[in-house]
Amino acid sequence: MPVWNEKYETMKREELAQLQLERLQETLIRVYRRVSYYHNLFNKINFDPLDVSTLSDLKKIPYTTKDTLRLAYPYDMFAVPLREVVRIQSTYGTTGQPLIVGYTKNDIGHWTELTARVLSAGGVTEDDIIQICFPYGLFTGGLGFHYGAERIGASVIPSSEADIENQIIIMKDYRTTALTCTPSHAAWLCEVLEEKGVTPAELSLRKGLFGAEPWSESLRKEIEENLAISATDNYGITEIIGPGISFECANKSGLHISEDHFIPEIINPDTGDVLGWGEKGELVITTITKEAYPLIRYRTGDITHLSYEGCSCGRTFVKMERVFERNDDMIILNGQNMFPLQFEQILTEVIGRTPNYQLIIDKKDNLDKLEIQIEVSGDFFFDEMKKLTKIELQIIKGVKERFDFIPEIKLIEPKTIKRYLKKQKVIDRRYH
Ligand code: DLL
Repeated sequence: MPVWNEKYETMKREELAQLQLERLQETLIRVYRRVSYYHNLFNKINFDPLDVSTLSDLKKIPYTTKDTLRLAYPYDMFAVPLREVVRIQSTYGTTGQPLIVGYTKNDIGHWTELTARVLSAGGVTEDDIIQICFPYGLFTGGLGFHYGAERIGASVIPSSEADIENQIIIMKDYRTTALTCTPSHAAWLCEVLEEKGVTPAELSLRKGLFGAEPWSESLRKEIEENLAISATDNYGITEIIGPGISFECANKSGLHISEDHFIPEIINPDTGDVLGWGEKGELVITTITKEAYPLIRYRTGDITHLSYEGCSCGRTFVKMERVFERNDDMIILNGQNMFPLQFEQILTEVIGRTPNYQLIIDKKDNLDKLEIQIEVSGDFFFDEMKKLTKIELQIIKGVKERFDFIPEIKLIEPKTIKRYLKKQKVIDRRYH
């Protein structure tokens, strides 16, 4: 597979480290001058960005968390005035408080370069017809890949959220060769294709680039077999840029992080200590080219480890292991990010108090399924069936309105569920 940008993607480590240092210095000066949160923070810890002379000076700065970004809603973390911002994206709108991210013209240029790298590593060339089935909108998947695919010169079909039947018609008739979407969407496509009796031989698909949520190796195999494609993983986060942070090459042995734009670190999520090479922990990212929304030592919540072993594809960028786990309680169901607290709010509204509950997540027919188990007092069970059914329906309605999917509800006897800590409200059986 071709390397999109040989100059940067195959740069020698010493040169890359020098480039990172220069870009880091610029970024730190920028945030000190332009973002009051960082200005106050640096003053508080007596950190002068002009004194930064090595990459390890970065370690002197405390981490930035999602909570910091939430408090800065809507624009307080922006490092440029709004007149320099040419695009605004945000987290998908399922969490109570979305995070708003801005891009300058240069940021969009970099983002385009980064998604072009992802696509290129997944085998997309100017000869491809690529169908983008990520939503185009506030979510970064659609527009992020759109620009990258156009930069490569592929023929882009922005089919976005068209219904699945139409996606298949388009795929068949327009002779789509490459597909990008969430792995859950790809799995759903497989199912509908099978129902309709459409075989991969009737399609022109050759490659699939999937990301935005964890997916197992076994699901990768199934998708590859059912669609007769090669499937690669790619990783991104809205706050950092969207898709384009890291990506698999044809070797599928970890995701290369575009280190000329991002400095990764791995930390112990409990103590905050920086871990050594190869150790598993929470990924922390510092952006070093972003103008509108630079982030310093941002805690991603994602658990992984880094490998500097090199890769036969020629890229010198560090590789991160695929992400299957998070450190916080965020869950991703069929591509939507959500938090247990959001379910708790719905349950409390319906039941009139906060019940003891548990979210059980599993895969059924390759789609994420959620069962909400709720303890209700003994009296409830003496009530008529009608009342219980009403409660179940109200909860389903609440979840449907908020997240647009239907959970299964199981009302159970008190003291059935162990008193878990908040973090363990979720039992995720998808990847084990
Ligand atoms: O999911 C951006 C994106 C769009 C990535 C399209 C790839 C393709 P958010 O909605 O902010 O952004 O979700 C970010 O999703 O912290 C991870 O927990 C998870 N995630 C993203 N990609 C992967 C992946 C987009 N390949 C959060 N594997 C991240 C596992 C992933 N988890």
